[in-house]
Amino acid sequence: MSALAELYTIPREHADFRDTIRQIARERIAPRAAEIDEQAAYPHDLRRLLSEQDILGLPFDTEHGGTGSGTLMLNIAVEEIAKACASTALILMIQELGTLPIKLFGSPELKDRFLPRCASGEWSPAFALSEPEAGSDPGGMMTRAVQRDGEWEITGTKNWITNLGIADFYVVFAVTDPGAGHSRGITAFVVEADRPGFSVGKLEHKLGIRGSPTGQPIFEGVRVPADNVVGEVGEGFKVAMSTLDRSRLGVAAQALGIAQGATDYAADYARERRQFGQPINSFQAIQFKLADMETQCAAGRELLYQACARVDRGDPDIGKYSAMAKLFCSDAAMRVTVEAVQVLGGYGYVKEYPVQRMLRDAKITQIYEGTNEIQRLVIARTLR
Ligand code: COS
Repeated sequence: MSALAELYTIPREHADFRDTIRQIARERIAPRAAEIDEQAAYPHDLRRLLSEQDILGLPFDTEHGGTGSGTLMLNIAVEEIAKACASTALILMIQELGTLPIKLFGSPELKDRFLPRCASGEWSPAFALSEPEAGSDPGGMMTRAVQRDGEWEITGTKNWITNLGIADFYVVFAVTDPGAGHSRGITAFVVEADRPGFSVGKLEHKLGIRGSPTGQPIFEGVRVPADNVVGEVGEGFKVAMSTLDRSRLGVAAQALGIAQGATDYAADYARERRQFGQPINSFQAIQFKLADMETQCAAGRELLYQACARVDRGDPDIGKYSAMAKLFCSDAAMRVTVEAVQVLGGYGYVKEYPVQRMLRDAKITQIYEGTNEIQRLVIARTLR
């Protein structure tokens, strides 16, 4: 086996599962994508479908009821779903993001309480780090948690939280030691959505990923037992950063899926569309666009799969590679979707065709789970 092949190998059973997911995405998810976007409606039916097909089990180990098939397989699935519908891909991504803190740092009791019910699809999580005044700089968060009668009482408002109102529980980051300094003295908690004092605040109207609700969860003196602390008290910032080091691969996979979906659509269109008496893909102006789009997808895939293989091998420098994969794939997704609209011309600009949705969905991948400016900062720090 060549050195490159050893970096990531897709076993036969994973390739088969990918083909199954590809077929499900094409036949069941793609036909719903325009309606989900238009109505900004969370696709409960597609969530059920992902759960029935064991796809929501992909982020979890077998001991917690998951498939145990690793990070590469998970992100291949995200990519396949995002080709058809980025909002639906986010359902799988958030199933990982919201549970990684528990998987990586949770007590055995927390793992047993939450992971199997997420692996089966019964429960959905949310990851509540950002705040109105703390986006790129979560170390400056205002949410506080204080100890009362052996419990923790959490007060604060989070912002830009995916799965708002859908999630059964939120992993919430709060300052527990205000004197510890910036990015320190923070603790992670699991907060179940039915706890008194929790409420669903403002929901956003967004440019893209409109089938996924995003907004402000509000915590007003919400009490949780000490058992709901994830990891060590005061170590929550590391819980958040280690989670993002892994979950950013999901954003890269979503971006890659959007880019490949747009490339495939534009290539099919260019084969059929005729101008000046011939298919437009006979013109070099269009051929070169399609060639560049396909190349950017292929390059992004190599970086993403290699980064996933590093996580699966347990390499130490995954933060750098996940940041590079997220940066490259999301920038590629923007470039590619803008070109896809151009290939379709006037048809690219109207709602009847999907490439305008892909362009709108692509934009968030340069922003969430750390803006691309933050990714560059994370990468640059490794070069000093
Ligand atoms: N893994 C584990 N620990 C990490 C870490 C990582 N990737 N990155 C930082 N830490 C640790 C540091 O080692 C340091 O630990 P000590 O207290 O033991 O010294 C602590 O966390 C604070 O680190 P640092 O001083 O680097 O914190 P900063 O506030 O400077 O963090 C960045 C800077 C940019 C890395 C951080 O704020 C960041 O990632 N921002 C983007 C947040 C984001 O992605 N938001 C999206 C919302 S979530 S969907």
